[in-house]
Amino acid sequence: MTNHKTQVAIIGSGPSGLLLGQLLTLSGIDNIIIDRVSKDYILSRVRAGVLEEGTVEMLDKANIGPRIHEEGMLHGGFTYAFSGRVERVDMRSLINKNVMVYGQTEVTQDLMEAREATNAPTIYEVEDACPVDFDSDKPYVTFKKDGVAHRIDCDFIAGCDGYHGPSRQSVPSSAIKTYEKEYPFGWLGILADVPPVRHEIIYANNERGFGMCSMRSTTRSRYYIQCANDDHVDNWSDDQFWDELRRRLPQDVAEEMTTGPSFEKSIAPLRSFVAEPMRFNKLFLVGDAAHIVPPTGAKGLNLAVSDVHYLFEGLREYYQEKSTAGIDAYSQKALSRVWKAVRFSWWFTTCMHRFPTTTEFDQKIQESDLDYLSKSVAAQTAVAENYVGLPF
Ligand code: FAS
Ligand code: PHB
Repeated sequence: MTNHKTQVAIIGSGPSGLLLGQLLTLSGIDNIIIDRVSKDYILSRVRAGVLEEGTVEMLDKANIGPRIHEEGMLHGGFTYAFSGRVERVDMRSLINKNVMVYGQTEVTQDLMEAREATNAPTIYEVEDACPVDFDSDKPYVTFKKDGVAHRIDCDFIAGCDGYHGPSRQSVPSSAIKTYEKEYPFGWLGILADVPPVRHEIIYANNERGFGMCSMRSTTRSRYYIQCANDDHVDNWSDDQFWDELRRRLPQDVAEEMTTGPSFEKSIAPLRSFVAEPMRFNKLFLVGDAAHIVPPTGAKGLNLAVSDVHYLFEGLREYYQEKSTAGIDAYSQKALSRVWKAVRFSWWFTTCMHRFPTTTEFDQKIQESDLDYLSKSVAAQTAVAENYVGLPF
């Protein structure tokens, strides 16, 4: 057995684990990050694209470097299409706030490089990671690496290991309550090195199903179409994808779209999921380990960041001010913001997608919802507040 000792053991080297580790390290709080896969595998996963202002502020605080401000694209609004109409929510004029389009892959790469610069320990490709005795005053994490058993003795464990990770699954079922909603469809997404059709994101409600136009840069586009839950990327050639996407978009947008070969194609299931509470004595659940939202509202990554904000501040207070107030309040503070984002993501998903059960009445309700949004400054302001992210 190889023994390690640290103050905070972090399971997971995704955005939440890396950001928490970076903030702890910058505050002189020792931490070790472990992950079951390699760095390259983590960087190969294509996920989020939109960062809230609060997320960008947290990344600045983590000193991840200037790239985000050099390559990130500030968006003052987004477009939504329905019933042959194209409308826009102008966040900048309504609430003087923006979002930044900068891919999760880039965020993760910046965080990995920042961590390497601090020489804080990260162990990749571990096996059988498990939080142990987190109900005691002497918690620890066990794992294997290259066949050798390891143990990390620590003060706290941060379960930043995503929806399928061991942290939430290590909590006795009697101590945790989960809430879940599965959506009867997924998103088929592609990445292609073609210029985005518009400079802002377009969400399209269409009787054939949802379609979406996003981007990663001025030369790299990210497009999505709603697909069946049991669909498979092999069912979609690039031409079939482009044809279907164009049929779901307003005609002028479809006609202006530049298509080309995709270099990434994947299907993400859509679900809403929340685990309560998010703290179990010395174990804290963070990010996707505690909650999942459908990507429609671009909240998943941003919620992971606000969780990290609450947990980091609590741990900093514990070590620097000998106060447990912050860690004691973590779960309640995080869940309050999580549920508001879960609601917004559910609302936006419900009014933009075609459900198998959608009737003509349901379609009229969706169109009425979006028509009201287009005509009400109050409704636009509410959507803008939620889209740019509610205060931490
Ligand atoms: P992550 O899942 O990113 O990271 C968890 C880490 O824990 C992983 O590196 C994993 O390898 C590791 N881990 C798991 N089990 C382990 C074990 N047993 N031992 C050690 N390590 C272990 N959000 C958006 O805002 N917009 C989007 O468009 C969007 N698209 C998405 C598409 C997909 C397919 C998925 C899965 C998610 C998407 N999300 C999107 C949400 C996503 O961005 C998450 O919110 C974000 O990755 C959360 O970050 P983490 O909490 O760090 O979890
Ligand atoms: C993306 O660019 O991947 C993206 C953008 C906005 C969303 C979801 C995904 O709501």
